[in-house]
Amino acid sequence: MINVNEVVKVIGIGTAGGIILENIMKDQMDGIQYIAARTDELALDLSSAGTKILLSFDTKEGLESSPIDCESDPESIIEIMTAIAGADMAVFVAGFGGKTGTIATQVFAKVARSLGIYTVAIVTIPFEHESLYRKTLAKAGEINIRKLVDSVLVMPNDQICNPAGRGILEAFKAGDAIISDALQSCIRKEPSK
Ligand SMILES: Nc1nc2c(ncn2[C@@H]2O[C@H](COP(=O)(O)OP(=O)(O)OP(=O)(O)O)[C@@H](O)[C@H]2O)c(=O)[nH]1
Ligand SMILES: [Mg+2]
Repeated sequence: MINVNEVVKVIGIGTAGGIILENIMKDQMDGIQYIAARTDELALDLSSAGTKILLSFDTKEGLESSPIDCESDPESIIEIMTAIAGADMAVFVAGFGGKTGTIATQVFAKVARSLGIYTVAIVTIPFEHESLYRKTLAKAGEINIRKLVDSVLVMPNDQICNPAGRGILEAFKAGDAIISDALQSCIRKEPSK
């Protein structure tokens, strides 16, 4: 549990991260700052996050490429730094398996660590029926992110989104509610002594 005076920033990264963030924001947790980081400008415009970062990383590289280094886009890095600076705790939320979420989360984690911020990553793992490419990218991302943050919560979509008898959007909503609960238990604040 963290102190009530501490600054918590929750960052939704990529498409899934952005959508999950929107659902999390509906739970209206006090004293949390929300940041959306996406490569899709239109979607970013529609986000209700207080801070928005348009990511311009080259995420088109293949699986062979190592996670993009911070040096690859100084402007994005400065923007990320400015957005997360001042946080005592940064929570990254992303769907692993997509390029933006998987790669940019690692960049955020490196930047946060360089600023001495306590870091948590809450990431989903693709459904079994998704492509081998996505599952492999997610696995590589999971191995990497464990080295880059203080705490990791891996949430397999197969377990949290139960599509039985419902459409995929409804299943995602159910999964997002579980992620929101997990987030709340990570950041529950206690009164300062
Ligand atoms: N729980 C949950 N998972 C989602 C949702 N949308 C997508 N996913 C999962 O997240 C993974 C990553 O997909 P995206 O978020 O679309 O990928 P991205 O990070 O935007 O990356 P690119 O579009 O490839 O640059 C997918 O393979 C799904 O497993 C959602 O609303 N909720
Ligand atoms: Mg996307």
